[in-house]
Amino acid sequence: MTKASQLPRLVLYHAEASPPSCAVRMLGHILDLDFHYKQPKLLLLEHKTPQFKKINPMGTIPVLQDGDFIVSESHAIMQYLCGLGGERGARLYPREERARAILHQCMYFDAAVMFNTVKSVALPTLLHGMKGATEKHLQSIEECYSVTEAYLRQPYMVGDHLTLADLSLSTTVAATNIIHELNSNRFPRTADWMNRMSQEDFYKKITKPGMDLLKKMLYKRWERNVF
Ligand SMILES: N[C@@H](CCC(=O)N[C@@H](CS)C(=O)NCC(=O)O)C(=O)O
Repeated sequence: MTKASQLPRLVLYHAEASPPSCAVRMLGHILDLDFHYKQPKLLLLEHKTPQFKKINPMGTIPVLQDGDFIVSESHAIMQYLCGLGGERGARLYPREERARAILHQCMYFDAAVMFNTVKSVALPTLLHGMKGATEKHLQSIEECYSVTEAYLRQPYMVGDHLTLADLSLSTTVAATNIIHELNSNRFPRTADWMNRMSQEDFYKKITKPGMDLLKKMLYKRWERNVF
């Protein structure tokens, strides 16, 4: 079996304050992958240049390059990496049909709905000076929190152990929380799960500083104090 640490050098295009990039990096930390990092400057729109679009026509990060193979979309990247990551990878991306179906349910919700809700506030704020979330954004966020609460199968998203679904959704919930705080009385299971996730070493090393930076960037534009 190929050991993850013996793999050829993997290049990850990412940004520190990007939630889906943090999810991939947390996985890399868990699987002991040795990423070579590249950080396109999003505020200078380096991810929209023809050169970058040759790597990812969508013009988004994260993007993974493994030799001559390139894949974008954090959820697809993470599934690919788990396939390279031996037994640990298989545990994080379970093969059992129903577990995998529930995991995909969470990942598609993250990719198609919840992260887009965050992005619909963060991107116009950072690029176009939007001054905060609208009432409609806040309603969408509350709906996303309700779905997360309903999906959560304690102790983790897919049951009794950590999977990719926890890595993706915890970074998105952390980012959402910057815009509109999670109410632990209304969403107690989500709050409890986030508390546990935030105590993990990979979360402290990657998602905590990443989301602190995102908060700083957004609050600066909204002229709010971070602490
Ligand atoms: N669903 C995608 C979302 C990727 C995404 O939108 N990334 C943001 C950074 S957090 C980005 O590249 N935004 C730039 C843009 O859309 O112009 C994923 O999970 O990879």
